[in-house]
Amino acid sequence: MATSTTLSTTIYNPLYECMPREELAALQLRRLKDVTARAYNHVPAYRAKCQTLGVTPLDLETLEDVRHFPFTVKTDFRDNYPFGMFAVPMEEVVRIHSSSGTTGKPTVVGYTANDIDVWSEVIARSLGCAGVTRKDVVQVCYGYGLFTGGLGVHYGAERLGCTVIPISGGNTKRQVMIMEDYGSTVLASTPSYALYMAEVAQEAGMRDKLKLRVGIFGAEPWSEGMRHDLEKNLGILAIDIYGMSELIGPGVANECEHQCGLHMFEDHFYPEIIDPDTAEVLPAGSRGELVVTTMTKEALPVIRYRTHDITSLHYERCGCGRTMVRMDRVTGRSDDMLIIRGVNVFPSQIEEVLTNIEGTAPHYQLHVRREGSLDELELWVEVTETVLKDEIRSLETLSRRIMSEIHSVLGLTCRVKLVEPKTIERSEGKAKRVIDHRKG
Ligand code: DLL
Repeated sequence: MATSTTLSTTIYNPLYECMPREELAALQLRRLKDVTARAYNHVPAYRAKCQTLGVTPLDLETLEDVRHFPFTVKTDFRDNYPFGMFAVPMEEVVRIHSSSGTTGKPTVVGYTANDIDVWSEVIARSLGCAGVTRKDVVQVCYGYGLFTGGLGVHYGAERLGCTVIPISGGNTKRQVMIMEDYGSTVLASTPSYALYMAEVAQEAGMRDKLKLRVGIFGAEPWSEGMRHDLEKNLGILAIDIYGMSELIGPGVANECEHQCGLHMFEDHFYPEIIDPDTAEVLPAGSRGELVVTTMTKEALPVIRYRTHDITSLHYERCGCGRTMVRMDRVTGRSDDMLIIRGVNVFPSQIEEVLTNIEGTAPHYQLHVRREGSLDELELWVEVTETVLKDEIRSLETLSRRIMSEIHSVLGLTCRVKLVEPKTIERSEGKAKRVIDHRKG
């Protein structure tokens, strides 16, 4: 029998995620006391907020008391740019990441060596949830650099003991060639980029030569329909991974093989759901804005961060045996939600409709314009090659069907512009789905 010549480096222990909930609650309370004290004592901007509300870490006696603490919001990072939210001296910070900062200054996040260790652990758990093992070859196509996706997944996959291909995003033909030549079994990328890679693999006649079996997709909203397409086009199990830079990066929550919500790693992240308008905490199961406290982060402890992501939390035990809460797929950010003639629209809702209509490709763009005093939505949708060849079915019928489905699901009238295959720009990272011409 062949024996391994190297020792496993993995310290990943799946049993942690099955901890009884009473034990978890006791751990959370201890950690919440620590983290509120750390933020209060070392982050002047957070202490000032607490003083305005008249709370101190000593007021935290039960888990419910968290709701008396002030929220942290994106502008806190901007107002204290670049390092003012850090709770440790810079000599303890071993890594910096930041958001792209397309509007205004980027959001800067920092990590101590211990933070990197926790991050690797939660990513290793995420991959473990998806059934990935040290026998897998993980092609990391999330961007490496200031974006958290590439390096985040990289360290966690190494922690699990996988073979990692740190290819980053871009150069799609080469991605597919390497996927085949190096025998990648796991693809980690945005779902929109994975779809593009599938298209390129198909065109190059390489689809059947790939050994992929799992996709770890996140960093942008995606729909069940898109999951179906990715699973079919790549022959994989498509798994949802959630995270954000301010909280750590990817690895805050991840789906297991049951694909029924994302398990949040509640020993490190304490979740609440609030009404985005009133900021009231909502009961379990309600849909609202996710608020997260990072309980173990040292360099950048974040108390009650308003993520703007809309979801709900479910505490019933999952079939996989994990006890940690499951959050629903994030359909979009409250600040990315479009309001068109009074109707709230998330691009992912449109995607869900399109993926159920035969003849359309899941490549689309929403163009919003103001015409007179009214907002107009024009939906650009790519059709498939088969539809173009099909002489019986008219394009007119297809666009009427799309309009009618969107109207029945969203109550919104829109115009539909069908475009030829491969006209809509492909993304190598987060897809740009909305072009809002109202913003000039
Ligand atoms: O996107 C971290 C990440 C990298 C997550 C790789 C998953 C995989 P940010 O650039 O700070 O961080 O963007 C965070 O992206 O607030 C959500 O709106 C969105 N997002 C992230 N994951 C998902 C997901 C990374 N699975 C923002 N589904 C978040 C829907 C997601 N939206």
